[in-house]
Amino acid sequence: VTTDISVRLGPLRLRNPVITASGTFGYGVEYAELMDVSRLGGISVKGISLAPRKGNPPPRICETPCGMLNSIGLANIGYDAFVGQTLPRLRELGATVIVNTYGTSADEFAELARRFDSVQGVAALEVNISCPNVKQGGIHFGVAPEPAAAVTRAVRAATRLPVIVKLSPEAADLVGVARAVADAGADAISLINTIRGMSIDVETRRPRLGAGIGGLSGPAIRPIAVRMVYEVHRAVGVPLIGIGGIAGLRDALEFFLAGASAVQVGSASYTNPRTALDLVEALERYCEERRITPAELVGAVVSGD
Ligand code: FUM
Repeated sequence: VTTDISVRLGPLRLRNPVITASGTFGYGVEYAELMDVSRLGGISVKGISLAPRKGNPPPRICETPCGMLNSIGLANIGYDAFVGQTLPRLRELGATVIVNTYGTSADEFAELARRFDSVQGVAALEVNISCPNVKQGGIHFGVAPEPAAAVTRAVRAATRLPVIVKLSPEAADLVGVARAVADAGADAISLINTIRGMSIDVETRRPRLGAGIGGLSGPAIRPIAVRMVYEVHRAVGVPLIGIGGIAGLRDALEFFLAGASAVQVGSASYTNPRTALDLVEALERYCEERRITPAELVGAVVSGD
């Protein structure tokens, strides 16, 4: 018998608090040969838009010290192909599916939410108002309280599914944005998405990403993310999902102690696709040895200031 490390995030119950982050684990089905994806707490799939998107020009990813830059531009197969082909396979695999959604307007976000509301096999929606690599939507909604709240309200009104809103570290007043989306009906908040960065090839003198600028992720941003989870947890009552350079147990524990009720594993899945599952097992052992539950760790940092 394995230790029960299930968690509750408002209306969303997960078998464990370890989710793969959107964009770093495909649609989940790609990993079925490597592991039992039903053992993950959840899979947040690559952001889905109403229509398929080609995304940004290559190269779309480059390595940097302690992290990576990406500018994918929310390339995805679109709603119809996802629901028609991918979601049935995820259901067969027993995966807990969190659908990350992308729209260029509050209406598009609401339309996606309405459609997913009547589809089987979706555990929650993650509303992406924090992608730095698109000209419309994305981070443009996430950096100020009003547009962030407007998108959240529209989605809330369109679905009974649990709604998670994914925030950007680039908001001037992150706590203000978090409060606004919580007041607008978000059930949970995930944070942080990437931070904009740039890398230049000094031989060619060209940016190393086709789009020039991209989003930085990986261990390089972890302390920033831990600080932001800590600040938002103290100010806002909804459950938080911590994201930012999590590659193992100690990293995840930092986020729980700062105030996260669950975590997402992102870039680390590129170096080891089993990172999230290894973390599930490590967390089970940790909780068993100490006879505690993940919930007891949430916000349990002894002193922050
Ligand atoms: O470019 C991208 O597709 C990244 C998305 C995101 O960071 O949300």
